[in-house]
Amino acid sequence: MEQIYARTKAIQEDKVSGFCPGCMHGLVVKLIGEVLEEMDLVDKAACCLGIGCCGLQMDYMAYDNITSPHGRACAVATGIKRTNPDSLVFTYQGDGDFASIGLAESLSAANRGENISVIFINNGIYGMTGGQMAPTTLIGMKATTAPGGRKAEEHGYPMHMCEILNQLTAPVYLERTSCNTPANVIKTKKAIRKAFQNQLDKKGFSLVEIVTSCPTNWGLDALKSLEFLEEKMFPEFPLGVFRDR
Ligand SMILES: Cc1ncc(C[n+]2csc(CCOP(=O)(O)OP(=O)(O)O)c2C)c(N)n1
Repeated sequence: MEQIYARTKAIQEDKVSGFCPGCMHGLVVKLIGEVLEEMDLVDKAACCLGIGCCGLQMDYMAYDNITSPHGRACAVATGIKRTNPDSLVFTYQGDGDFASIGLAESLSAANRGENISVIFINNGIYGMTGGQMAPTTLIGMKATTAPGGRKAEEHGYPMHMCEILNQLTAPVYLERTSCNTPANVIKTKKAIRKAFQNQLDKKGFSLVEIVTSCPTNWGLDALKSLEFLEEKMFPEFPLGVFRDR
């Protein structure tokens, strides 16, 4: 088909995002947009969105996207990448999506070494549906489905996806970052760029886990949420590179 125009802008700047104050989804989406623009990949990008607040970006992104059935973004991305190998295919998923309902699809795609990039937003809670417990909810952290706080004996322990995926042979790049400080925002942008570059280099499965805040469902204001990240989330989910091959 004749190409009518080539898109170079990743974000529709005249649109307003629907994210809550202090939510880091908007910041991460901006970073993805900047990386796509800088790598001249806007027109090649195909984003497989999870279900949840992560999907709110579809109102203002300008690159192609598809809303995957809940949890199945890695399976959808597998199909798109295998049939369109020249596209830059990435998923954008929350912890409920990637690590709970989609756990089988996520692990299987990683285990197959699919040549896709996963952007995994770990805010420790189901955001869109009002704060239910996620696999990444901390022990003692309150959720609408654990009003007394998560208890290990009843709900199990928080799941560490980078560490779990690091047990598999196939993944090439696993990094956990955050966006709580300017330095960490820059690190996150570099990690996203690396995950995309790995795909262009046909290396295989890359994942960037970004530990973020959800002030609305954590019941904290934006500043207190940053403190919660430092004091509670990072000790449980240490930032760093788990694998880089
Ligand atoms: C099959 C199915 N089950 C449940 C839901 C309800 N649902 C919508 S969003 C969501 C939680 C998403 O949480 P998360 O992946 O952590 O993303 P966040 O909203 O925090 O960004 C759930 C359970 C659904 N839409 N479809």
